[in-house]
This record gives sequence, structure tokens and C-alpha cells, in this order.
Amino acid sequence: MAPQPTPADKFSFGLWTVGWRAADPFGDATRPALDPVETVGRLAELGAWGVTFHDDDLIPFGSDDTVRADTVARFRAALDAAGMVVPMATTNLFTHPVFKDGGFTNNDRAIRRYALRKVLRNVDLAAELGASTYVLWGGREGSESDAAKDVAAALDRYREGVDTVAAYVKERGYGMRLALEPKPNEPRGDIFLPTIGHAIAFIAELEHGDIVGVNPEVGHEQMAGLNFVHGVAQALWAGKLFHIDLNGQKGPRYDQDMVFGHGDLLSAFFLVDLLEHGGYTGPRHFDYKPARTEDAEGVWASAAANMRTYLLLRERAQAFRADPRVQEALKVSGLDELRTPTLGAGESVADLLADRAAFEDFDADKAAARGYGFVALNQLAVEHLLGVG
Ligand code: 3MF
Ligand code: MG
Ligand code: MG
Repeated sequence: MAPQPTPADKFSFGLWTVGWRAADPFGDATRPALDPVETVGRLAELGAWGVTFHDDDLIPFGSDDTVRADTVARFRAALDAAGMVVPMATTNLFTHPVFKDGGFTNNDRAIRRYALRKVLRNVDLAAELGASTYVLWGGREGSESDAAKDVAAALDRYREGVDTVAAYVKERGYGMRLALEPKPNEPRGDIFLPTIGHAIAFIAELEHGDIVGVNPEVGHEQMAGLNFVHGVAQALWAGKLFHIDLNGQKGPRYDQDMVFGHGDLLSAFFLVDLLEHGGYTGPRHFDYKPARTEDAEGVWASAAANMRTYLLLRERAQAFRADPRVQEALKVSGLDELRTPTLGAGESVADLLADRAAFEDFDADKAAARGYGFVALNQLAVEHLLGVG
């Protein structure tokens, strides 16, 4: 009997996820547009807690002020009726052709100024709707050719853009934090801030980096062949995991955006274990696309599948941790010892240099002979994942 999602689980979905009409570079849309009001109601029925949006998902690009106000009022009424929240919002700086060379890093200064205004306008709406995180995914910030960009200048402009938004958020007292979403490529040939590591290094160069963190996505790191669990763990370690995009991906290829767990399931297991036991308290946000083959009911079934998979993995991760065989295997593997600092309390480098046991008398061959039992530990994880723990 699988657990049922409840708002306490903090599951959220982008309007653009279930609302994806499934047009791809080779084929037309296979589904009709979804009304955001219907999305809010259906997701709430399924046990979700929140809904997120790009400005243009909610208010079609180019709408006049009356349409804008009516649309927001209708959306807010739907949220209130369903008891749903808006934990995060973001800006579409990628669909309109004006952004073909990017927003914040476009070579064209007037387009950069336009992009900033588009972001600030939606930050106001996000604050109005109670969002505590504002995501910045720069999908068009990049190039197809190294001749096309002065990367240092582009990073200067990227920093200027993010700092301007962060300063605005502080000045208005919105209490919001910004989260940069790394992605290596697609739609640009190469995107700036391609990985979690690049993004964290960039944040260290910001004036307002204190309110800027990351929004890593499973598939984006896996597209680059990277270990998503390690990336997320480093973001947590740096105090920068502000939000997360969960989905499924089968290794380095195009951005598949499958249901969470439908890609690398073992990695999904360790990710849920990390999120549940590593101190992350933010939203569990699904950024996936219902497969192009699904009809309307298939869309809602796929939304439910994301949450169900997460909850099942959470159960399995708890069982794994509670298993005495696992605790024993963790000891054999030395995971507790890794928490002990390498130098003793108050020990100096001079003390280390004077410690003959650490080097001169250290028997490297003897130390090399130990086994770590990592495979046995991993097998226990696999068996818990298979439900035979
Ligand atoms: C693209 C993405 C984006 C971002 C979104 C949220 C369209 O691969 O993942 O989805 O998540 O812009 O900020
Ligand atoms: Mg994505
Ligand atoms: Mg995403």
C-alpha cells in the first residue's frame, strides 16, 4: 500500500510541466492547452502542495494590463479554493525570438535592459503571490560558437543582472531568495553556468550572494554525465540548496524530463535519502514533461507517478537506514570515521610532521590490505530499493 501525498510532503509542479502540449523539434503538439485554473485544482486533488510558473505560463506574452489583472485574480481565486501555495516563480527569457542570444548576457544592451525589466515585473507578482524563491534559468545565456561571446564580459553582465535582481528584492523587503538553475546545453549549444559547481563558484563572486543559491535539476547534471547526488550534497554543504527540480534522465543525451525515478532509479533512491536525511526542508518540485504519447488522463497519472515514486523511495530509504545490517555495513565501510577530523583537536602541522606513526612508521602496505565492503553496502541499498530489505 503506497503512501498518499499530502501538503506536508511539499510537492510542487510547474504550470509548464503538466501543461506541456508536447510539441518537439520534429512534431506538432499532441495535446490541447491546459487552463492554469484546472491545473491548480487537479494537482491539489492529487495531494500536491504548490504550483510554480514562468510569467508567460500564467499571463500570455504581450497581454495588456486588464487581461493581466483578470488572469492573476482568477489564478489567485483558484489557489485559495484549492488551498494551494506558490512557493516559487521564474521568468521566461527563452521562448520569444528577442531572447535568441540570451537575456542578461545578450550582446544587445537594449535586450538586456528589457530582460531585466521582465524579471523585475514578475518578481513583483511572485512576491504578491507569496513566493519565497525566485528561480533564474538562463537557457539562452550561452553560444553555439566560441567566437560569438566574450565569456568574461558575459559573466560580468550575468553578475550585474543577478545582483540587480537581488538588490531589488532586498530593497523591496520581499524576503525572497534567488536560485540559479544550471544546465550544460539545450537550447544553446553551450550554456553559461553549466553545472552546480559553476553556479556555486559564480555566486561567490556576487555582491548579494547571501540571498542567491541554486536550483539543481536531476536531468541537467546527468546530461553532463555528472553524479547528481554528489552535486546536491555539495550544494547542501555550501548552504546553497534553495530549491530542487526533480525528474528522470537516462544519461548524457537531450533533456528528457521524464517522471522522477524513471531514469536512474538507484540515483533517485540515494537522492531521496540525502534530501530526507541531509537537512533539506524546501519544496520537492517536479520539473518533468508528461510523455508526448500521453492523453489528458495520462498527464494526471504521470503527475501522480512523480509523487508516488518519491514517497516509495522515502519509505525505502527509511527502511535502509533502520536496518541493523546496514548500520553494521556502514561501520565496516568507515563512514563514521570519515566524520573524525584528520588532525586532532589543537594539533598543528608541526605536530603532524613530528608524528612518526603518521609517516615514518606507517605501514602503507598493511593499511592498503583492508577491504571497505562498499559493494555489500550498495547491495543492501539495491535490495531495500527492490523491497526485499
Ligand atoms: C529547462 C528547465 C526550465 C527551468 C524553468 C524554471 C523550462 O530545462 O528546466 O524549465 O526549470 O525555467 O525556472
Ligand atoms: Mg530541464
Ligand atoms: Mg528545471
